[in-house]
Amino acid sequence: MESIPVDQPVRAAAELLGRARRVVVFTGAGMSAESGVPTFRDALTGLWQRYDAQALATPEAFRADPALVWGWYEWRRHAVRLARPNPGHRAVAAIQARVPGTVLITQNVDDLHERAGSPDPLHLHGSLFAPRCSACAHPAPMQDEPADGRRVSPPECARCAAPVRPGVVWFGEALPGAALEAAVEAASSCDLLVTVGTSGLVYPAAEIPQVAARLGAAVIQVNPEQTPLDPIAEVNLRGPAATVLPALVDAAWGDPAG
Ligand code: BJW
Ligand code: ZN
Repeated sequence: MESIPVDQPVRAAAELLGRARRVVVFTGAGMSAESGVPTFRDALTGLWQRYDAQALATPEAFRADPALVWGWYEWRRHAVRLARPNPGHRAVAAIQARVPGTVLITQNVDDLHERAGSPDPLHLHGSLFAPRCSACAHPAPMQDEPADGRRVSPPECARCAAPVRPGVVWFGEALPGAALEAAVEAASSCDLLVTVGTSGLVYPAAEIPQVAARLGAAVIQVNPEQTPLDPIAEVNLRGPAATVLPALVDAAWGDPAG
């Protein structure tokens, strides 16, 4: 097999990882970019190209045009079903296998971590796979998503007939309390936090690496671009997750898959 070149920052990060006892991995949309799932900052396409994701991901947008917003989420769920975990997802699962007790916190609403073998990630922003009633929160069954992007009227709740909504966290909404509490607790007690593919712009999730750093943990950042998290990162690995994370695992333990 071709060997992965190990540069200086990867070596430094691998040393931190190799001796860490309590690890948190914190992921954002860049983690799934190489699986073909667009990040939140990528321009929208098709029916939604003249919209801004930040404006669509709100309770106000859903109330104003439920079919436009529900159709967008159905179409995204279809795309995620077709997507496959990338080597970065598998490297995260490998870290969890190597360092028992590692807590995986994700902002992503896809299920690619689970499919790569990571048990029970903390989903801070919900899931594309957990629709619920917009009025009484009763869980709703998933329907077959349309393969083509189009408007789709949301189904009615079986209990109260209100429109079903995606089980994600929109702007202005509270994060799931138990997941957020567990994430803050893990960040507060870890000795290493690896942040991957997040712009660090969306709060309160963006606090998680900051909490860890404030309480003395080392932070490794994996992102091809600069972010507001750069200053708190002891090591910035400027590259794509699907390449950098396997190289990191390889440098720490001598095997990209763990
Ligand atoms: C790669 C890569 C590769 C590319 N490898 N990397 C001012 C200050 C502070 C807060 C606020 C404020 N004004 C408003 C707020 C609050 C607001 C907020 O933070 N807004 C900011 C925009 C300023 N937050 C909220 O509203 C939150 N709720 C809240 O505050 O509630 C208060 C409350 C309390 C009690 C009761 C009621 C209310 C909720 C936030 C919910 C966010 N939800 C979304 C949508 C989910 C559903 C969906 O997907 O449609 O979550 S928004 C979107 O952003 C999504 C993401 O999880 C989240 C974070 O994005 P992420 O993951 O960082 O992705 P990107 O796309 O931003 O960045 C990708 C990164 O990857 C980039 O850096 C690339 O370089 C990198 N990358 N390729 C590695 N191959
Ligand atoms: Zn209902």
